[in-house]
Amino acid sequence: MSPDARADAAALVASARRLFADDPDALGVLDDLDRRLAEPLRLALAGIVKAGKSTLLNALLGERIAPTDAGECTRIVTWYRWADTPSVTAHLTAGPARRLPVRRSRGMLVIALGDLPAEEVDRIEVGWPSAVLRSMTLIDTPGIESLSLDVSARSAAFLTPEDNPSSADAIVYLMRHLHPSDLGFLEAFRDTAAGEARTVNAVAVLSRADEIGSGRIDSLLSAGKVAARYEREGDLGSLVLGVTPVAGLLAEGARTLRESEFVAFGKLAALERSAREKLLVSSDRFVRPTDVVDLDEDTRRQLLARFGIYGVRLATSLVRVGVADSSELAASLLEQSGLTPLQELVARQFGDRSDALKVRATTDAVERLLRRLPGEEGTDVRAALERLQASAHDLKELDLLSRVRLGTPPLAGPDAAAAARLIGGHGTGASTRLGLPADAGPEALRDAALAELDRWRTLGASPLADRTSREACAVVTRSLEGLLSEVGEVGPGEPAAHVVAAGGPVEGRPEGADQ
Ligand SMILES: Nc1nc2c(ncn2[C@@H]2O[C@H](COP(=O)(O)OP(=O)(O)OP(=O)(O)O)[C@@H](O)[C@H]2O)c(=O)[nH]1
Ligand SMILES: [Mg+2]
Repeated sequence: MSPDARADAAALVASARRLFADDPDALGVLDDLDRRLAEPLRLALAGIVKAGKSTLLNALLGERIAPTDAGECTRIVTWYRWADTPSVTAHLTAGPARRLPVRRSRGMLVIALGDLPAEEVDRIEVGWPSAVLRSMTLIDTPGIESLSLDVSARSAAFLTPEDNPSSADAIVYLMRHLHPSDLGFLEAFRDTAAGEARTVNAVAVLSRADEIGSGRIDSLLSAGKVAARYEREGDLGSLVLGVTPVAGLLAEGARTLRESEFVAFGKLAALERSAREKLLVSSDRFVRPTDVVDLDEDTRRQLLARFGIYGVRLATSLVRVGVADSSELAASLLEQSGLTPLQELVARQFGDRSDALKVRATTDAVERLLRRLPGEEGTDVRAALERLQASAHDLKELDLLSRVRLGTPPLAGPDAAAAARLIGGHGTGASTRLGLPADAGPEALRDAALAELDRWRTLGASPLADRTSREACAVVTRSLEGLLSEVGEVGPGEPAAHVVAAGGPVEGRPEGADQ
């Protein structure tokens, strides 16, 4: 997306502000859009109760801050934003926001609402100096489909509001098994996130992946197979951009591993084989009174709560096979947790597109505001909106990507799959788009891009192509032209324009106009 797209979107908001100067409700929406354009990607973690959302949020932060497992604050949508110093603020459904004390217990925040009833709190905002938050704002949401309809309603109202675009730019949706209600929620998010089902802004996590094989050492392998099946088969594939297994508890434990825990795993590893196997046979057995190991019951309970039985078994075997110190153990546990592939998926799918997602949210919201006006009013703003929609190529890529994923015409079969890849459905890097290895050189990239360009121009020019397929081919062609100009720039002494011209005339421009 052009670096100016966010600025253009901000200008659109400014002109809408003049138009709606007498409408406090519309001004509130526009204030929020300004804030949204100025801040990093808003990534929400959603899923059913106890899916492991708060634990995964901590793993992403690399700190145990979000409260897990208890307390009324898990019933409130909580935003984690970058700030120099820690702060906690309650935004109320009515009245001014209130600062709350920053209190922690065993590292995790204890959000004390005091005399504030939870139902009067719209959201809590935590400011925290955690590096990750510089590039994204993380949003923890209450479990959906819970017994408490009120909690479900809160998450639904936030993530899939009825007549507004969602406040989140993208979501990581956690599920332990695929349930029809998961599909229902993801459909609702897709529809509200971008109106008229135009974008897919979700990735799915098969969460608590260590529990899938009852904590056996190959649990994560089984989870990987299940995730791959979900991605391939059925309806989920059209609702999310990828499915990946993550053992959030293991990731959180790995990223916050203490020296004393490494020592404890050392003691377990040093046990004679049959004593060790007996002790680790189940969670119950592990915390039963015993004197076979020099770890008291409370320490064993803590280890179990921090790592799960799978994590305890894995850490013990890693120490046994020679992991030398706590940082090496942390790195190995992290590698097994599946957190890194998730971070990569998020960066690929949302990080690279965060400008486009923000601009899309802005154009959608302004479009909705304009619908409130009678016919002729707001012509300038309408025109600016249409210009922005027409000029932002990334938005067209998102639209087409979503249509391809939904299996709607114009493209089908291998063409659809190729188009999805070329417009960045698997990631926006040049080699990923072209289906080449990550280390492909500029020449290989250029050759592949030129061949694709040729093919897509021919497809678009086919007498059999109707208007929508011509438009789809034009989007792919434009993506390839953009890609070629990038590759051209990195090529040794090869100017971009030369490369583009070598592919033949660019539609709508006279041949050689670039030279
Ligand atoms: N074994 C295992 N347990 C996990 C994992 N992730 C979370 N848990 C445990 O599951 C319980 C719920 O975790 P949370 O992170 O609070 O789940 P949540 O989705 O935020 O829950 P709500 O906010 O109440 O809906 C806690 O006891 C966690 O320790 C995991 O990857 N593996
Ligand atoms: Mg939670």
